[in-house]
Amino acid sequence: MKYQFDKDFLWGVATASYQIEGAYDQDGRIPSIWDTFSKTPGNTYMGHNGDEACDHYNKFKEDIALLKKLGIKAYRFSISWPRIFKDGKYKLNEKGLKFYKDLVEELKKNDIKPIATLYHWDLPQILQDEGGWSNPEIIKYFVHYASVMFNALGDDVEQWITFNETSVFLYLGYLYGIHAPGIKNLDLTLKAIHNVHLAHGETVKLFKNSNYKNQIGITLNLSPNYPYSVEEKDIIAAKTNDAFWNRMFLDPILKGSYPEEILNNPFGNTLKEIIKDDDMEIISHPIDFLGINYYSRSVIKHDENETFKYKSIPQDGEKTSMGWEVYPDGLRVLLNYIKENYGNIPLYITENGAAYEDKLENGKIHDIDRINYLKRHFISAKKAIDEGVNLKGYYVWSFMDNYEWAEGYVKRFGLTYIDYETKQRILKDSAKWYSQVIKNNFIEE
Ligand code: NCW
Repeated sequence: MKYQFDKDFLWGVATASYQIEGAYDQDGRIPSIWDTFSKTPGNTYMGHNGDEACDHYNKFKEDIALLKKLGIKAYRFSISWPRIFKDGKYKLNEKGLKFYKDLVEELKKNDIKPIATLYHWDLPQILQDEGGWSNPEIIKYFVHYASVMFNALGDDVEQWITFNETSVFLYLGYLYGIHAPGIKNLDLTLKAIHNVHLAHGETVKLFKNSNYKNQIGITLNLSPNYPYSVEEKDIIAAKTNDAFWNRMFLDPILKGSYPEEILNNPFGNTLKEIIKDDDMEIISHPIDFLGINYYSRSVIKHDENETFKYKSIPQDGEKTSMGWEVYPDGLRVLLNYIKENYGNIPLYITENGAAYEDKLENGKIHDIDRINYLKRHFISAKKAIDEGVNLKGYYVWSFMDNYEWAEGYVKRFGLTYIDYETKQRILKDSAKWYSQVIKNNFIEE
């Protein structure tokens, strides 16, 4: 069977600043919450941090040459806010800004579309010291940061993404305390969620009112929720999890409201108290596209003993080395769910990929598992397109192995292998396979 993609389908790869750049104190970069969090004992695997990472900051030309060699059409990267301001707020750091100008220029010279994320989790520590996302003051600093980046690169970046995976950095960082800034507080989480949404909406408004020609959107980490059984209790439980992880972040932006399940919960009162009159209108300022990061599905079962009366049931069978279930059809289901509930907004898979235990053998990495993972997910996406979903591009996570946050350097997601001692880049078999997919623009099964 041959799965043919549209000639304009945008095949790309994705990365994030703190995960690849290294050069943590070069050219005036100030510390981020991830520098602090990773250097606090016990927070990350073996105390790993992003001080050096892949040294992409000094090797970006070499990296772009690899993108070119592979025929990659779009490169999604993120901008490090701590490189842009000396004080995290208004004092511009020209050297930091220049890095992104040079990066974008090099991409364009090589005919690769730049896709930029403004926030992929590396908040300047100095802003966290004032409460971070839970303090509404942060909104104006973020909008100012965005305006500086738009002034510098507004029309050169093909797609602007305000935030990466709001649910993940907000729940893992403010509620579960397993990501930076390591807080465990429901009240602060709700405040932070609302402030992030406002910062997003104000930024979209600014971009639109300034008449830049390209697009702006947001990237959410979404998973379809499957009830454990046909029993009504399990069906309701799956819907509740959907409200927490998906709709809590989709609805404000695409519908201008928070889910009823959340507002009607006792803790929803905190949210109701925070929301001001015009907030929801600001938050839902129309975006041009929705970015979706898809990794797996959730299977949910009712359970009286749990705080929210349900739990996620781990599945037997195939998993990646993150322990995430391999479930390609979930992508097709998720894309249809978006189409049915949020209209036919243009969609991009802004991340999908897998970590496996890659082995370097005679200078090569035969990562057949990753090829099989990607192949099945590409086919699932194509099936969704045939069912009427408005999917326009697909960016594989990740272009290169990188610092996998609390998991450190052991989890390798890359199409490119990084030797962390020498910083040598080695293309894995999956990179060569992906290059062929892009060239053919079809997949055969
Ligand atoms: S951790 C995570 N990731 C990986 C990361 O490298 C990247 O920066 C992120 O955009 C790969 O892609 C994203 N996602 C979190 C997945 C959900 C975890 C849910 C845990 C529940 C307690």
